[in-house]
Amino acid sequence: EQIFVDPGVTEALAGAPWFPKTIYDLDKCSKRVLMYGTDLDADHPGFKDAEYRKRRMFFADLALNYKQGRPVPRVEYTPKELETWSKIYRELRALHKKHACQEFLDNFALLERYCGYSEHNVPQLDDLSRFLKAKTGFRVRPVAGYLSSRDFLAALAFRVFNCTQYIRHHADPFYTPEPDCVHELMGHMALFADPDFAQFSQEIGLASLGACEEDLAKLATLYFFSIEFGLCRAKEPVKIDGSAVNGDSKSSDFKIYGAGLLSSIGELKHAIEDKPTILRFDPDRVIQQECLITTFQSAYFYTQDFEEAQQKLRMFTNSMNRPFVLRYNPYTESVEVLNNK
Ligand code: NLE
Ligand code: FE2
Repeated sequence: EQIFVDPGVTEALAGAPWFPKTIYDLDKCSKRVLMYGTDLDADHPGFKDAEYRKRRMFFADLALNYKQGRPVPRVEYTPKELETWSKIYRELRALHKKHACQEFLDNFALLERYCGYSEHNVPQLDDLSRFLKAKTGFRVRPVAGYLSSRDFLAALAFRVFNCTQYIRHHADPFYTPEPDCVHELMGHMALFADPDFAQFSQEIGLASLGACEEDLAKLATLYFFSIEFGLCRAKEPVKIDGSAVNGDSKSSDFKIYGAGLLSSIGELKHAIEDKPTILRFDPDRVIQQECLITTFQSAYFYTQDFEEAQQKLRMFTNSMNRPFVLRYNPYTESVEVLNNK
């Protein structure tokens, strides 16, 4: 708890929703999961498979017993799980090479080198956590399934990413409505090794702490259509004199940086081949779009480059009104609340 508290701060906080103040508070909010069969639709290949459900309970226990600061338990994946992983890995890697943005590809190569990424091995979250901590200060902690947007975004304020550790059901390797380790490892991890992306992710997290419901919903939608489903323009190859090679022929190509697309063979191909609706990432428009959880998105949004997405999200977070200011203190791994009157 806050030791020296300005009375103005107490007053400002009184009207705001509870939020974690130190990294150890994540042990509370990272455990409120929405589960299939109770909170979520039961129409899911794994839902009726007793063996799969039992395995999921094992992973849920690991996550629910986890305490911030401890190593993430290492998991031995079964031959069947490894088979699912290998099949997806091979195909996604080929698709990534053609369609993922450069920042993603550069960092993915590091994961293959240092974090045990290969078609024959499911990387361990603890190895990723150590690698990311050294590279950008990010850490991962295990989570049992979907969190609310508020609980999910809150962890980012502390440079912590909630990662599922179970793998999707083998019946549908191309698409899963839930996050699973394929989604986290193949979709998200590479960009957390990028210092700008790490900084920007933490800013979203800080903006979410104590935000009102309305602002939080908008922030979550912007997060969804950028970090999860964002596209950007392919960079055109540039000649030494600065002119573009190949003029306009490439200018309509999109590259992908959204993790929900980079982890799904089905939806990635859909976004590239089926000519879906692709609109400019204009925050006022994006916040009107519904986030679809169990089907492909009905629209995607693009920015010129990854940096533009960051700037636009920053413009939005700066415009949010909260009666207090938060500052992250990396020495104590906690947020300090300052009066904003
Ligand atoms: N639909 C994605 C996939 O199949 O990898 C997962 C999305 C999780 C938000
Ligand atoms: Fe995700």
